[in-house]
Amino acid sequence: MLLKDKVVIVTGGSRGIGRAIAVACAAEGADVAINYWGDNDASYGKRSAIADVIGEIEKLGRRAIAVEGNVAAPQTGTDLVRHAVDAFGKVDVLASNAGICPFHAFLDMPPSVLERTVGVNLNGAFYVTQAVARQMKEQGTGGSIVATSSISALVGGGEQTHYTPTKAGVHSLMQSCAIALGPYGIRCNSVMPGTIATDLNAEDLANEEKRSYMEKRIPLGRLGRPEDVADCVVFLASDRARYVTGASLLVDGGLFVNLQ
Ligand code: RM4
Repeated sequence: MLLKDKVVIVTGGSRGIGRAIAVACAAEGADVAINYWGDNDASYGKRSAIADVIGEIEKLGRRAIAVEGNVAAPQTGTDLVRHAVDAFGKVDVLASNAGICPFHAFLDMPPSVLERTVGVNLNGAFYVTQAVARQMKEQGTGGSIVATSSISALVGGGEQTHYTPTKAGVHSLMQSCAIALGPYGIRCNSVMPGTIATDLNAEDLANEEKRSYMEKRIPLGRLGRPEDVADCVVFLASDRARYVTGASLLVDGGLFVNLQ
């Protein structure tokens, strides 16, 4: 059990990579506070996405709470920490994962699309990291913060001119936080997922030509799965990575290095 009796906060945890992180941490012995935003519509008789992941964690014998909030609002991080501490008494790990990627052409992109993307992906990561780091410092027992950056921190996307800078920013945020928080025993690292099949890119990858192009560019021959990323987050969150901080881990099937 790599995370036995640890308390983990996951943002954007009701779907995709965030959901996989929450479940993977629980499978390694953690209790989980899951932030989500708007995924509570129990449409067509199905359980809502957030209720579903809570149920999956409880089946593993661990505890989980759901805390709704838009991480772009500074107060959300503070509220999230308070709920986690009220429920579980402490915070050991943050998976700062919440993110959006509304693909959009550059020349006609309205300010609202840019501002919403920066607000959630970068400002949100900053606010939640700050709130959790304050709690960890007060606890005095260190901690681990793992942010979901992206391969897009390192390379571009023609319809991602608003998005890739936020992922580069998240990567850089972890580097600087590693320095600022090292004295408190708080480690800060990022994972850099490649093209992982999730709701985030379902519409984009519904285009067969795009999907085929991406799959052909990946040496391991397949798109990533959320679990592929979650297992790397568990490693960076755990004591196995006790001497790792300020680092980033590409989880991309070899996509980044594949020129020819
Ligand atoms: C990732 C990368 C993927 C894209 C997702 C939405 O950073 O750019 O290719 O599908 O974002």
